[in-house]
Amino acid sequence: SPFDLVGFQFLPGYFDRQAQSALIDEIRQIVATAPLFRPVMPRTGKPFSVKMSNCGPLGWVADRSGYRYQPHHPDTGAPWPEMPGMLLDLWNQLAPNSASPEACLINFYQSNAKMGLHQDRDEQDFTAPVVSVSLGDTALFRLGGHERKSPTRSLKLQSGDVIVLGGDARLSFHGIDRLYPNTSSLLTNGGRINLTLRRVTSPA
Ligand code: MD3
Ligand code: FE
Repeated sequence: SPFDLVGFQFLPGYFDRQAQSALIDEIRQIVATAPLFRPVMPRTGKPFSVKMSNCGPLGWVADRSGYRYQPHHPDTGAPWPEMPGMLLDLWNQLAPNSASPEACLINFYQSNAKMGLHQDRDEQDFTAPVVSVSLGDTALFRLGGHERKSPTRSLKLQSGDVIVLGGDARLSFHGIDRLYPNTSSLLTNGGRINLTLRRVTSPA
């Protein structure tokens, strides 16, 4: 099954309530400087249901011209805010042999948001893992294999859970099928935040 892929780690309850709340405080400060934007699909311009921001030297963006990483916010033109120390610590714990993370993508899901099955292929370095943190409402996550048609399995991600996608799992298809509204009181207005830490460029 996809969960047996070498390099897939599920760490339920990695962050306790106090750490989750500290992370939310950091995210609030980041989005005050780098406001959430709504990406659109290249060519079609179809809007994502998820809103996004980033911190760290690079940020992932999507517009009519494509998907890419860039050092500036697509609307304000300002550099992305610094990556919080808590996230650098997380990376050092879970990806100790990889060069420092360059991008932390902040995905914000309202109750009806989802993310279709996709691969993360916009990075140059696929040897580093992706580290993901779930905060707020529970989500139904789907993990497949290396081909879109590969069998998939589903897993509920709760607030404080961390997953690590390295090795063979790094290029797996994955997505978020749905949220379970009102399953967490972490976010005052509900919804879910997912943080994904990534190495983008190949270390020299
Ligand atoms: C499996 N985010 O930002 S996180 C994404 O919950 C993304 O917002 C989802 O997919 C979210 O690209 C899923 C879990 C995750 C992240 C990266 C992966 C799973 C992954 C990369 C490879 C395989
Ligand atoms: Fe992804």
